Amino acid sequence: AMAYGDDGHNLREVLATFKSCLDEKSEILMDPYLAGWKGLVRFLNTMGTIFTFVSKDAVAKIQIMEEFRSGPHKESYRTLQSMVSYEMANNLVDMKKNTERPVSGCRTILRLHRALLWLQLFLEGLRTGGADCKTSVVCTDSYNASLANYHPWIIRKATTIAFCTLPNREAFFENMKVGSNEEAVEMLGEALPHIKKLYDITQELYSQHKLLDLP
Ligand code: 1Q0
Repeated sequence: AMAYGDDGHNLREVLATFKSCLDEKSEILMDPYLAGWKGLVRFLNTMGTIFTFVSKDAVAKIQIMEEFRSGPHKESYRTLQSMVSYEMANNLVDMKKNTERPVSGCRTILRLHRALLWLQLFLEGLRTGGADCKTSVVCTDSYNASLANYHPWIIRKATTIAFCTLPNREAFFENMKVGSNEEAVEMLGEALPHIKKLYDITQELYSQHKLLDLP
């Protein structure tokens, strides 16, 4: 029997993709990292056209990274660590706003990295929230504790309005396609520590190289 959907639209597999990012040297592999984000965008695309402005931005950032991954320096973009070394050593990271230099991998991944904290907080909130918790509140709290700190007022406003359209917790769990609510809660409990680890390693990497404020 099929335990869950085989169309890639199942959150267990998407979160497992993130888990598979860490190699034996605790380096973060770019390809599964991007594949994980693609999987999340597929979920986002089921949540209504009001989130189009979010998924477009996520897709644009994934594409920037895929171009690096298929370009002449693709080997330098094999892991987040090799990307940082390569771009720093070659002076490719723009530390100031409004200069001519092209968009770097470092600043692009930083945006996804900040969004990963939102994801972790949101899914943790869904996991531990009661059956009748308000998902819009869980989502807004997670957003305010993460991405909102880097977004201008107009984006924060649009985002908060969009969150009010989110379905209830039950519907989220159904949409995860991992079985019963209990199974979904269990799956999240297993998967979220790996997401947190990925976040922490990236945070440490960016902090060491003073890259956490890239414009
Ligand atoms: C549950 C649905 C809510 C999903 C939304 C959460 C994040 C809101 C982020 C709002 C971003 C606004 C769009 C653009 C912002 C950019 O200006 C900003 C900065 O970039 P830049 O180049 O201008 O400096 N970009 C970002 O901050 C990156 C945002 C990436 C967001 C990626 C969201 C991916 C999708 C997640 C959905 C996961 C659903 C999981 C649960 C499913 C359960 C059935």
